[in-house]
Amino acid sequence: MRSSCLLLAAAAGAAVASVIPLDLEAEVFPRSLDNLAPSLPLNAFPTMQHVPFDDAKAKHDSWELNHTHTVTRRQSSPTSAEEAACSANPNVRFEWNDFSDSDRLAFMQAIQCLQSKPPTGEFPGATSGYEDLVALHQQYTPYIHNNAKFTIWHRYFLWTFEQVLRAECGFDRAFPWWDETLVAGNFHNQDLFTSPDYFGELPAAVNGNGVCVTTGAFAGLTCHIGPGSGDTPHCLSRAVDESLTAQCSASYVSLCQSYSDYAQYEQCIEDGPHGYGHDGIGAVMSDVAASPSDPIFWMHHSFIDHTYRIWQNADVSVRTTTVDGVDAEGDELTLDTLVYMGNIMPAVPISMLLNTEGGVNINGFTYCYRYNY
Ligand SMILES: [Cu+2]
Repeated sequence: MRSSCLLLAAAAGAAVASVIPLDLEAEVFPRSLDNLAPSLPLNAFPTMQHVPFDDAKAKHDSWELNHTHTVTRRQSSPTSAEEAACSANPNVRFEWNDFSDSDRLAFMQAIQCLQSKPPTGEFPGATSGYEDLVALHQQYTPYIHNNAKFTIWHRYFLWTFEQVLRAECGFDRAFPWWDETLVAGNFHNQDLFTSPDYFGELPAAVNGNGVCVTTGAFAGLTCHIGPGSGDTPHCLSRAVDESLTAQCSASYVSLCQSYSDYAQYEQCIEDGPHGYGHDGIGAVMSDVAASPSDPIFWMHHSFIDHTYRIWQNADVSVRTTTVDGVDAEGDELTLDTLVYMGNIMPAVPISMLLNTEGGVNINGFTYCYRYNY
């Protein structure tokens, strides 16, 4: 394991004490709104693909569903002792409405803190510790989208983000998730976007451009990674289309969850609610490569990971121990297929990531969480 992994592990031991100094916070936030980086036209962002609900439904009804699983345990799967220790005391991810005001503010401050940290230097173009993660996602984009690794890789990415907030910025609260099915078609009215303390406004496009975010915790943010595979500074912009966010619906999620086969579930959720949430929030969030530039990315992916965990819970012994489908090269996924996270976290086999309550140790952090519902 290389340098930054070790640094992260070392920092984890002292995580509780290393809160951002208040004077640094005052220096960086609020950001100036006088010289916003340009808002790029919407067609500058290479948008996600999405499949309309009726098409997904027709495909679902025509697909063969009696897939046969081979259940095998591997050495790198969680041990029963690890699982028992985790289930006795799992980290709980609370839905945003069940996440206290104090926890919400601590979460926003931890993200701001990471945005004020220097980059590791391992990701060209990244100007902060936060942008290291954006660049990581950008670099891996061809391998982690439009194939069966998508849900597993993004589960590990979101968990990595959580551990980085804890290790680098002293975040010591529970973690949130966002139930988009409650607000599908009406994202922009949610306090996530309307409160001055949270993610900032969610405006519609103006003249084919996204609108720079000038309210909330990320007002005036300049994104240095993206659009696409490039690095052109641009403002954090959004361009909501509620007809697209409407597809982040309970009915679309349950259509996907009705597949018994992982690869079919994965494709449905990736091209369905996942793609629609990205493209519905729009502009920076619609960028398949650099969308983590918009911090709402993490909330959207908490929703996607939640749907995955709920799908697993419907047949937990099989769905937390097996995998199928192929990667970007067309190779079959196995429990031993490695999932890479740059130098931020070690590469681990899929078998370690399937059960979020497996309790395995990854680089000094215990992989152990569940959702509050
Ligand atoms: Cu992604």
